[in-house]
Amino acid sequence: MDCGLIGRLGVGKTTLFQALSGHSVPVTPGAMKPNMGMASIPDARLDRIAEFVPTQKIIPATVRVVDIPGVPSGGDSLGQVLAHIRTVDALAHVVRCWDDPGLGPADPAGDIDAMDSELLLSDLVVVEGALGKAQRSARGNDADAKQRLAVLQKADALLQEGTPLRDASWEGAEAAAMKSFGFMTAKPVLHVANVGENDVDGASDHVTAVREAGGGTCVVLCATLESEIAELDEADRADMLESMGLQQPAVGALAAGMNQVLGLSTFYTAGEKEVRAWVIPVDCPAPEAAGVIHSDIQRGFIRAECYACDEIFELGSEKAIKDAGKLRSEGKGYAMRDGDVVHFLFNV
Ligand SMILES: Nc1nc2c(ncn2[C@@H]2O[C@H](COP(=O)(O)OP(=O)(O)OP(=O)(O)O)[C@@H](O)[C@H]2O)c(=O)[nH]1
Ligand SMILES: [Mg+2]
Repeated sequence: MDCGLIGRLGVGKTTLFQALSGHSVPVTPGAMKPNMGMASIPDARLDRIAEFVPTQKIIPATVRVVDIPGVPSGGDSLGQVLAHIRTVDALAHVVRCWDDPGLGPADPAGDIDAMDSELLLSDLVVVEGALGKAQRSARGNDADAKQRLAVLQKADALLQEGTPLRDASWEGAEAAAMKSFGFMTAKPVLHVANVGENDVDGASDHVTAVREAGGGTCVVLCATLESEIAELDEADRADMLESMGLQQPAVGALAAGMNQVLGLSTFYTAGEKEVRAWVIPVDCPAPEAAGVIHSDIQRGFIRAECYACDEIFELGSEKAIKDAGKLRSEGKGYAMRDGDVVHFLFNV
């Protein structure tokens, strides 16, 4: 699962990438090569579980982040940038919400509109390019070809009226065909309001504009501060967060927002070797969740012993949970719930 940081030129994508990945990369305005790195997902519940289950290591879940070059207004490099955007699974659209001496006053609504139009137009070009061939292929009896044509025609109509493809619903076979086209306006998007250092609580009109224009989920952060926070050791970090009135680094909120737009949830494994967070789709069946850890555990799945992490926060230990009769034994049909702590029993 790759999450792409996208946005107009100079809005703070590379700065945010550094904060997320801990990689120090040159901040070269207008660089055309994407940066890639893994970001650990900060998770207060994970740290809290480790307070109750003594362990050697705490291992957060991770997500791959791709820092994509800024989208220029037209020009030769536009196609290259769009090609990078096409390869990622989800978009974090970074929007400048500070007034910059060089770039001028922030215009979040205008920037969002410009980016959305660019992606929409590009999808439209792909659709119209594919329609002719799809019409010819659909003349025979090939059900797949007919399905692809129907999807392209539906996409064409939506895009013509300016509707991003993620706003329509795509059922079963349609969804599979959609995926194969890699449309950009179909990718889940989270808006990131990148604010100045004097606006970390996001009270400015600029942030309101992002919330309104963005429609969906919006996360407020200051990328320059976040990258400074990321460089500190743990004790200094806590001090700095407190002095800024923040609970946790905003990258935690970013990850939570991403999980929300992507329909993901988190479960935990907790033992003396490690306490670890894992990311799965919402309502994932227990054997598939086990497969995220190792394919053997999925193959030899017997049952999942689990409890909600809130229960250990309340009762204090796994033994107390068991004594209270709250340790559940779940079978193959169990749909994982966000915050479950699980021991998988398996046999291969
Ligand atoms: N005030 C303020 N400045 C920021 C913030 N984030 C980034 N900047 C500054 O904006 C400039 C551009 O930042 P980059 O991270 O290179 O932006 P970018 O989006 O990667 O730029 P391109 O890759 O050229 O599109 C740098 O001078 C940053 O220090 C922020 O949250 N607040
Ligand atoms: Mg950059």
